[in-house]
Amino acid sequence: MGIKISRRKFLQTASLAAAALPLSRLARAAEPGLVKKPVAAPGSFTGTETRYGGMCEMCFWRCQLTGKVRDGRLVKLEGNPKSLENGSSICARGNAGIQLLYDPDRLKYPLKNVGERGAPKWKRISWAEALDEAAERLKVIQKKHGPHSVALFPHGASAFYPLQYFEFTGTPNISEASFYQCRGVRDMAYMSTFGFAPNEDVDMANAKVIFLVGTHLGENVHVSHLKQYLKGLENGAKLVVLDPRFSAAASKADIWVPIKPGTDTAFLQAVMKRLLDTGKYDQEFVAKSCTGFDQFKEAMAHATPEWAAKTCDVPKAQLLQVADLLGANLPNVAVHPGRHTTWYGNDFQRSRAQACLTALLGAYAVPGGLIRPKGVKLGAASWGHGVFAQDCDLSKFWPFHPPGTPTDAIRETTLTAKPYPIKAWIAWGQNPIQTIPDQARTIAALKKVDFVMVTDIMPMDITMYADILLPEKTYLERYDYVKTGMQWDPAAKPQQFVAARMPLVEPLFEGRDSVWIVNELAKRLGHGDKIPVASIEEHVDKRLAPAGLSIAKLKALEGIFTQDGVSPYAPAGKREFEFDTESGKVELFSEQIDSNDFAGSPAYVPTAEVPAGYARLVYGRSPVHSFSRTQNNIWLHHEMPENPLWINDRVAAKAGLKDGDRITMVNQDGVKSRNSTVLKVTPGIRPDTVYLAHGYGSMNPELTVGKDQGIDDQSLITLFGIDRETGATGMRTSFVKVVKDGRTLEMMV
Ligand SMILES: Nc1nc2c(c(=O)[nH]1)N[C@H]1C(S)=C(S)[C@@H](COP(=O)(O)OP(=O)(O)OC[C@H]3O[C@@H](n4cnc5c(=O)[nH]c(N)nc54)[C@H](O)[C@@H]3O)O[C@H]1N2
Ligand SMILES: Nc1nc2c(c(=O)[nH]1)N[C@H]1C(S)=C(S)[C@@H](COP(=O)(O)OP(=O)(O)OC[C@H]3O[C@@H](n4cnc5c(=O)[nH]c(N)nc54)[C@H](O)[C@@H]3O)O[C@H]1N2
Ligand code: SF4
Ligand SMILES: [Mo]
Repeated sequence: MGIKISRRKFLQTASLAAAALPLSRLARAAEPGLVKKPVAAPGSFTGTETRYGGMCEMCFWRCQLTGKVRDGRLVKLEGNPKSLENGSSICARGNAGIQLLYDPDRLKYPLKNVGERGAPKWKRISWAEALDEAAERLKVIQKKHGPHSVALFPHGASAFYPLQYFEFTGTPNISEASFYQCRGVRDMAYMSTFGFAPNEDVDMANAKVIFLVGTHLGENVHVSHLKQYLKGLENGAKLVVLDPRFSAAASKADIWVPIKPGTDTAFLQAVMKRLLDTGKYDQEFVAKSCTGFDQFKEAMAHATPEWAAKTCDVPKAQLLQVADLLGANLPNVAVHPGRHTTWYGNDFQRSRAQACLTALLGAYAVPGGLIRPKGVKLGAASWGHGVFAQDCDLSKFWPFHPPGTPTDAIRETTLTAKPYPIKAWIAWGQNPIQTIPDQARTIAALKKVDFVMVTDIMPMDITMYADILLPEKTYLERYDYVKTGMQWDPAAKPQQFVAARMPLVEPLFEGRDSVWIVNELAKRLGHGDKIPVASIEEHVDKRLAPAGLSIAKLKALEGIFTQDGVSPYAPAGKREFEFDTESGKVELFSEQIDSNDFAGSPAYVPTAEVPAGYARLVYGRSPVHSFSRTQNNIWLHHEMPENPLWINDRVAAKAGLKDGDRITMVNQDGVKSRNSTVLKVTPGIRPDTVYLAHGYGSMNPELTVGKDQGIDDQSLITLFGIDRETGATGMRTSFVKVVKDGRTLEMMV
């Protein structure tokens, strides 16, 4: 057996889910509603009214917003000054949300594809026609092939309700990008070790050392998280960064380790062995709160600094320097758990190593350590638990898989019809063509199924394959997400908050919200009597109810409720904790993992070496874009219109390449990039590695700004890893050469 958890149980373990305090008091008494009287704003915003209750969805961090509105038109987005997270700050993408709202290319009404998938011809239809047809086609498929023949690819706040609905209909074939291409590996590894999914709750603001494994903060932009990181650095925290590239974080680091890609687990093992050998670990925490120490110690015994230095291609002295710095500052060390962790298909073990290192340092519930901030308890309004036949469960081969089914299992089953047919694909807030590796197989699956339905807000790669395309309201026009959390500062009282997304403007077109769309579909599929909420407003109110809140009350509070919270730090001297693991302890060695034929203590599993003449393609974030979703945003496009390919200066010199050259790429399977980009020639990347920001090169001709701008990294990732424990897709496993003026160049020093 592995960890078998429902999505609900999983979410409950997430650290913000638990209530800390009963809600005893509501903050200020009622004030004027959501729409405030015009206020004098500086400069060109004079005469605008400020509206509260906005919540950003340009990425998934969900900063709280206010909007300045004139004559019904949104003219400026800002952070809600009352926010405990982002305050009045938002990032470039948050600011540019206005350009999404008013993007002329937006999806405006329901569409039916009367052409081909991939080369659509759109016919405008009514909502009733769209829903009738979608329901009819789904009904036929479900009746003939069973509920599991429908696959769902959801992502984002608006996809939660549809996800619950399709789970309720009995399909296990749901693959969230946030799990299977993002943080699922990390969450399962920390659950196996500490018994909870860590989010990114590591107390960087109060750390003596911040340790980033990959995590490229500064390019990875989540406003409140960056604020904590920068506060930590201002307070004098030392920064250690493992990254094959001189990332934004590496540029601030005290120690930058340009590690060989894919070898981080070996590095972490050697660091842990050094801590054990020198006795520089938190012996009290380990004795009182951890289990499996002896097996763990044995499993680290091989990891000499010499071995790791060779394996990771880093100086031995640097490795020892890192270990000694961590050991000297325990327990106030922020070992960042990372977020995008699906790298090589050996990733569960690396995340386990990060969790075990955290435990060895005793860096739990102390300033600078891994913490569990407590938000306010919220309610639920759900379709209830999904019940599906066990023999339909494609995920059973991955005992530590996050909720849902590994993406590749769904895609292969779709293509082979083994062990059963999958006949409908539904995408809701996900762009699987750019999100999942091996684009050609994704497109083949999309062409093979009997029915494709997509709900989106923009024309994207995925919408080109829809039979029925449904427009959703954007996040600035709708209610949906309810967020809770807290802020803590050793110098002040901890504070909790609750915020709900509320519309800042009236909807512009025919877009609807997810509750309306799903309910209308559910009625047509015979589930009208099971509908849990009649409207999105009712959904939000049910979420808010246990906190004594409602939309009306939150409106009166400028969109955010706050109250005193409890410190995320344990009382001084407390070293004994009970965790929600099998043993009740932090599992340095896990019987459960071991009994599933995996390594019970973190093991290094090598990834394939780079073939001669190639470089490994790795990727990360553009600081001003979110994946593919922002490529058509004119402000963000202006900031970074394409994604330069980072290449090592010595490799470039040998190949006769210069900074600024226009190039294309080809991978190990002969797949060529569709577009070109410019070269960034730099000593700041290893010779065996090249780097692209992800999300560029959208294919949809309906995107007047974003189409064909830069190179789509996903199109080149035809070789990918599948994490053995979780089933998540590792995507840094493809190799490329640069092509210039028709010549394919060798990547060597
Ligand atoms: N090669 C490669 N692959 C990756 C990554 C990478 O770095 N490189 N990153 C991985 C990570 S960490 C993640 S989290 C995933 C992200 O995966 P996705 O979430 O699939 O990323 P996007 O490309 O932004 O696609 C989101 C889709 O949702 C649509 N959308 C945006 N807002 C809304 C809305 O309000 N409602 C609806 N219905 N649709 C909306 C967008 O228009 C777009 O079509 O990708 C993963 N895949
Ligand atoms: N601006 C912006 N910010 C975002 C997002 C966005 O789309 N735009 N998306 C958000 C989301 S959903 C996520 S999941 C996060 C993702 O952001 P992170 O979680 O920070 O992603 P990582 O993959 O850890 O980091 C990418 C870095 O890893 C390095 N790297 C590549 N291979 C290796 C390796 O083998 N070892 C090591 N040590 N490093 C390696 C790359 O050079 C790059 O600098 O960003 C979030 N923040
Ligand atoms: S970090 Fe930026 S894009 Fe993400 S929610 Fe906050 S303002 Fe929006
Ligand atoms: Mo992600």
